[in-house]
Amino acid sequence: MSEGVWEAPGRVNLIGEHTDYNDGLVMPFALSRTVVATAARRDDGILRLHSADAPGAPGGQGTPGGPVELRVDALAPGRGPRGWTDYPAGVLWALREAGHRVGGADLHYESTLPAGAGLSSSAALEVVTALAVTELYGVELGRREMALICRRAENAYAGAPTGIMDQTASACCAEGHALYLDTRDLSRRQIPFDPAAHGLALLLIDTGVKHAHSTGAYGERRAGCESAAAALGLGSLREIPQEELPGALTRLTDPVQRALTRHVVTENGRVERVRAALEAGRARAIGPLLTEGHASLRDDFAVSCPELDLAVRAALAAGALGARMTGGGFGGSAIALVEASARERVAGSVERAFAEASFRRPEIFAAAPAAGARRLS
Ligand code: GAF
Repeated sequence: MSEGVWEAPGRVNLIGEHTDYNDGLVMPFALSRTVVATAARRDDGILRLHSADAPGAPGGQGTPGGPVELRVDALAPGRGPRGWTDYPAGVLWALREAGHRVGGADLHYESTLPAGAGLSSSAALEVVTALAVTELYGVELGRREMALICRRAENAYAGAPTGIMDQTASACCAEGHALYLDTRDLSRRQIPFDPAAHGLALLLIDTGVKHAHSTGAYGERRAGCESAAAALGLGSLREIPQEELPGALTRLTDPVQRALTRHVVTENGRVERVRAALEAGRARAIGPLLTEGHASLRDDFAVSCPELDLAVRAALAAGALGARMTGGGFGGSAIALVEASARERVAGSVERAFAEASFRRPEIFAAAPAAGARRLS
């Protein structure tokens, strides 16, 4: 029996990559692809999780879609089955840890978000769970607090050392807008972003190469940034103002720390420039900033891969105004800002380039900023 239906979107990050665990700036927008949860309370203290998308369950850890039954009062990080159910189970655990009185529930998920595509299917799964369960149990939780609970689930329960961007995007984005988020104090602002209104399209290119954040490379980048900040005597790389970057770089002796620092500081600068351009109504002007961001992620942060680089190169060669990988990297998706009239041409060129390189055929579609998490019925 269902008591309601909720949905939470995946996100595309327009700009501001690998800055959210450095107290930095990000600017994601929500996708119209979502995870939908049909939910009801249970009075036997059991959390029953089921996904229609088995075996590619939302959260996408490749495990079957359940049903999995867990005792809510026995939830603890590291116990129970590992896999996609860690995300919703982690949310129940984190809510209860924070003192919120939530109990048993039946949750059935259906997803239109590809897992492992760098579009935050895990965050969508967490946020839809938090929204459904808190509403079912009458727990009042602001969206910022909800994002923090979901990040705790992801970090402490699912074991992925991610930042706060994806959960905040899924919980707080608004249709027709990108979300300017300062991860230092979690202040946020909706920035109008409607490519179609400017005669543009934002192509999303899913390379089909799966990434996984609980594996080493993401955590290594994070640790590298923290050690660079420590070497400079700072709490985080955010504390370096743009004009002080050259000085900071001369004080770092380790070349990896230098490269990570250069990316984070210049990326914060790009977020500000993209925000300023969008607020001034100059959507085309963000193209070169996207491309610059890709070069920085590829060369300094070293989180790209041949498929993402090819997607960007082929899109630009076919006339895209700008292109970059989006999300954590090591696979997943790229974005390309194109004239609406060039949409088919650019998509066709990217597909041909992938075929010539013997890469798997990418999935390409136009993404428009959609609404954040909400109740459907
Ligand atoms: C992943 C993480 F989940 C985010 O927190 C963020 O760090 C992103 O990679 C890189 O910008 O999506």
